[in-house]
Amino acid sequence: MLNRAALAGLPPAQRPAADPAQLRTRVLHFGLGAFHRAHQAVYTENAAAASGEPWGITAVAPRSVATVRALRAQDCLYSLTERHPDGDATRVVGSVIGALALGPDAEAVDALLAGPEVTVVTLTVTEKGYHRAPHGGLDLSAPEVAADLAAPRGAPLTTVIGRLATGLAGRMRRGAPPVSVVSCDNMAGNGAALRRVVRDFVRASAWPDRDRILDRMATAVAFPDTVVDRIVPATGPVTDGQVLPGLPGVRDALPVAGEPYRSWVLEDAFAGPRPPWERDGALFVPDVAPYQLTKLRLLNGSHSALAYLGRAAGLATVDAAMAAGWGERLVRALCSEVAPTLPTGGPDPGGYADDLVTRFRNPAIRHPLRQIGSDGSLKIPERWLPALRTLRERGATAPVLTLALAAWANETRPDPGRPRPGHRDPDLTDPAAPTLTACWAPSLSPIESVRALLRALGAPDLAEDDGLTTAVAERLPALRAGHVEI
Ligand code: CS2
Repeated sequence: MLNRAALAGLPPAQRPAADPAQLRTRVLHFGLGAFHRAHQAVYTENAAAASGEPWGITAVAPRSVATVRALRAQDCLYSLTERHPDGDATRVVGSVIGALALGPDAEAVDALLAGPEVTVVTLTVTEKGYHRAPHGGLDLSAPEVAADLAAPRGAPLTTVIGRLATGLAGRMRRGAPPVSVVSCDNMAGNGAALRRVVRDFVRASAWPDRDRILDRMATAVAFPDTVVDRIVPATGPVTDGQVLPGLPGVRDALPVAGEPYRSWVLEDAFAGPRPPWERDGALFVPDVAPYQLTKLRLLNGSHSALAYLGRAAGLATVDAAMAAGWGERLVRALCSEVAPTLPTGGPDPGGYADDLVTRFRNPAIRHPLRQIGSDGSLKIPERWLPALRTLRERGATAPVLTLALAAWANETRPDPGRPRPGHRDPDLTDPAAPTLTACWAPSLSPIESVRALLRALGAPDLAEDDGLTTAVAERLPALRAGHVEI
């Protein structure tokens, strides 16, 4: 089994860059999925190694107690395999030195949040972890949020936002040093979005000192915007561990695998000490917006388009969609269509599209379209709609985004009997699934269904755009028959 004792038996190149025994918890992270383990954990480890500073991470799993157990059983070590098109490279990551479960370990999480050693909190909880209402504030009507607000003091909470707000309130009460809370999720203005929902939680709480807490937070908590990037398919714990070809003789229950590429752009607006991530290539800039919108609209935007179109064609992975002939055309056409909506100051869209084609083609990744296509009701408003809106306002037709929307609409259609060409994955998951299904009530025409779906995405303006809804509805029959034409 992988653990600290087993490290000595590995070749030095496969051991953690920084000795885990020398690290302390100075970063608290929420969201123990594969992405964190292959992204921020790597930057933090390399920053600790390069600087000699003891930056270690305690990671909190919002739901999976099994992951926490499995990670603790191996001293929080896990392997990371970089999947190059021509072969794999595996090594052990050692920057995660503690693992906690959000509910059962609430006290320990709060103690770390309120303690002076932790000066950075990071989050990878996906879009739905923020519980944002369509207006961007905290959705106080979401049952989990309402339950957390009503929970008695000391009771376990189920939302990360509730736990974070409660822990930060404890920190403000104790007068601990300033802290930076860093959203690493795929949303425009992710720092500001996180700040807003955390403050909304405090404001809606029954705490008698909530106004004082809000005042203190205004100066003692920073919420920098960031853009994270690395393609890392999700993985859960592997029962009994797995002996990886790259780690002979060592079983690992929590291996992660991702592409070689990674990047991190951060707003240079931290409230206190942080890991020197720039020592590992992270970029600190005054304004991340050009990078953020380029990544969201070009990378994530074409990812989602590949997901729904690929599934319409009966395909299961990104590389399979790229190999389908239309895949590269789709990525390039979407990038050209969307590029005029991007602010200046970000990466060159043409070069960015070339890189995307290479990254998406990597046959070693096998990124499931099902994973990318899930939670579309939360991803599409970030990835497609702002660009679509801008283009429509300028009088442009946006055929690629229109087709992508049609493919998403096609995917939401409840029609178990529909003929599907080739391989078909299980259905996607989406927290709005019941609402989306209701948009296909038999009494509605296809155009009316498309309108209802756009309203469900929080885009009533686009729902009123007859040119758009007609064009989307026109693409549905071909998609339904499994024909993808770019
Ligand atoms: C993907 C992202 O699952 C998804 O929706 O688009 O996870 C994507 O792989 C990352 O953002 C790449 O940095």
